[in-house]
Amino acid sequence: MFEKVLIANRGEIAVRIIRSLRDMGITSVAVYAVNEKNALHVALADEAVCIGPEPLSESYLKVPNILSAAEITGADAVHPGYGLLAENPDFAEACIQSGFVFIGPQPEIIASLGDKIKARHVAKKVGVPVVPGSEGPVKDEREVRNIADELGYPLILKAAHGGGGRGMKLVTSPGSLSSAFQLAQVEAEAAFGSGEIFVEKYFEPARHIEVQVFGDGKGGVICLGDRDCSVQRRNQKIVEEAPAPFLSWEVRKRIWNDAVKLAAHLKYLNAGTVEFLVDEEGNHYFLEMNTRIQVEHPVTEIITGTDIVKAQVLIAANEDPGISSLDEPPNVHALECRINAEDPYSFAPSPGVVEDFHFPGGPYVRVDTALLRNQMVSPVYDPLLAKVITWGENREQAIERMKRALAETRVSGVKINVPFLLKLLEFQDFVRGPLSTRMVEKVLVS
Ligand code: MV4
Repeated sequence: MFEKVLIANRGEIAVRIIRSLRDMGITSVAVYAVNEKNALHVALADEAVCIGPEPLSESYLKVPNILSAAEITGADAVHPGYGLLAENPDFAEACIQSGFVFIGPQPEIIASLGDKIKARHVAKKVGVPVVPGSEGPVKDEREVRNIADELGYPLILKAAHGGGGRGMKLVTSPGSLSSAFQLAQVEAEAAFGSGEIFVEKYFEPARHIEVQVFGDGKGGVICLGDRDCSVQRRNQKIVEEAPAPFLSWEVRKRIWNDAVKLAAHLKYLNAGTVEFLVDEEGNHYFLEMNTRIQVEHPVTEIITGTDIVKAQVLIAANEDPGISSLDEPPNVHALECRINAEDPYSFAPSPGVVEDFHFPGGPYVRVDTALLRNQMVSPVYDPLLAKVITWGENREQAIERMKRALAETRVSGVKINVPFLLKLLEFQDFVRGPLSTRMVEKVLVS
């Protein structure tokens, strides 16, 4: 087992990883930018190394600086968290080449699944249904029009090297196709270094259901069930829940089986999330596979009674992860709300200094946060202040407890989205279903 692990991240996920490492008796090494020397993850880690100035590109994204920190502290392994370098295959490879264990999938798997077109090909090859769309990248708008003639509108243009919704362009009519295609190419090139675009039929209404899997790298795969992440705005998840509500056991098993089949075929190593769209008839379609621990992992931990970070570390150390697959619907329901520093009505970012705050607690409530008083909240990093998770024997109980928890939540110095979250939790379509990717816009016009 590792004696020392470096966390190549910051904020709440760095704190989260440090906590599991402490439970495991493993020494934790934090890295921080000069403006974050008083951050919570630095205070909680056993050791900490300053890796550069504030800009992410000069610190948390600077691979040589992170590897040097691992070197001088004598770390055995590196945990990337989520975001930042977590899905950068070159970083994973550099860790391995430098003699550190990368706590995540094989670099070549990160690379292939990071190409959304390759990911679709793999899914198709193993018989997992994918969203109808182009075979490969589309080279010009004539090709898009041919696909539109076949699939109809609306279509969605997606960047091959995007993901998580970044670089998506909806095309609702032939007239808007040309400008959407050109914009998609330019934005993809600028954001991801590749202007490759592919086309999918746009499903609406649909639900975003994702499955948590763990691979042993040899074809063995554990399934920890599903999560519903349909409540998103501009591809930023706001509320996530496990298990996905209003899903029959038959549909649920079909989705789990396809997620396991895909990960097994890849000989996937460590934690992964397979994303699907599910239409009103309960047909599921592969969207993409994420090769990292996700922000919303706590709802899965709550319904399965697992520590996903601990399982990641154990698997990376070639040890038994101590978890087993779900084989029946869980009898717990968990809900997560993201508390963001943003205007609750316009969603405009609300940067500033958090003068004071109070987060909820008590029975059936968990709060994951790295917030400290007088901390600067900058849109450069991210607006996430905290994740509030509640659970109960059923969804209604989890919702009632979430309302109690949010009503207790106070943050002064920046605006927060709690009023929007409370409105959502009262919204009948959210409470009774069906959930859909249009939930946020329906709440806003209600
Ligand atoms: C889609 C889709 C409908 N049709 N693709 C959003 C984030 C990324 N994981 C993929 N996402 C979607 N891809 C096709 N072909 C619907 C979503 C989607 C969504 C879209 C708009 C508004 C909210 C959404 C919430 C979840 C998923």
